[in-house]
Amino acid sequence: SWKQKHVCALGVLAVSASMAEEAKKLAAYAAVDNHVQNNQVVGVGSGSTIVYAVDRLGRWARQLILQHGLTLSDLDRHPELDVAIDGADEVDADLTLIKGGGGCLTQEKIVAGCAKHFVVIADFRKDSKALGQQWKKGVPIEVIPMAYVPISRTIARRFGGEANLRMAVSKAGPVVTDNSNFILDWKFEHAQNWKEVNTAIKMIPGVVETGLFVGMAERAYFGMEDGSVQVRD
Ligand code: ABF
Repeated sequence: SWKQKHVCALGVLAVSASMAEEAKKLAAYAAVDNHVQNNQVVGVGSGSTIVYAVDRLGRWARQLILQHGLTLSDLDRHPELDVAIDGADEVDADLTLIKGGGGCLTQEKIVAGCAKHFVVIADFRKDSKALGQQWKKGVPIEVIPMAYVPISRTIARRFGGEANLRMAVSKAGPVVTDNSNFILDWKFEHAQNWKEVNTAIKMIPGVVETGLFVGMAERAYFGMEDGSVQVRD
């Protein structure tokens, strides 16, 4: 009956959501355990996966706080990080990432760029052979607000697809980033040379940063549905 099917579908959804949460945790714990040591400066990003990494660091830190003291810092005081750990929206076979679904791409790229080692943590849904297979919302591009229309047109003309202004969920206005900028989500039509495209988009006046992270991640940990952790170097 409809009711049975409905209940069933809800059950499946609940199971897969909790599997994804477990997978995020597996990836995050593996990354912290393998990459973080005492007395290191660690950068973290945003999102729901990184919460598990912070949780792991926190448990660890209880002892460390007593032994060494653990402080929250910034790049003024610690411009060089030992390791940065962060989530992603999609990770391809070459460890090229799409990030910024949550809107924090610029600060996350700065933190990743300051780290000696940048490690990605993700659940199995983010694993992809080629960008665009999993993450359907496009590449986030942070732009200076006054320039969003010309930038959007330039991107569509030169690289195809369309770049749309990201609106707040309430639809009351555009999303405003932590740097007071707007975000365009570029839905590309086909695979590209991501290194070249990233550089070319960054050269458009008014572009602050792209959510394409090319050649930055040295390793990704994927929490899998079967409880294992897959590593990609
Ligand atoms: C940050 O959080 C972003 O760059 C990325 O968009 C998002 C991933 O979030 P989640 O871990 O919740 O999927 O890492």
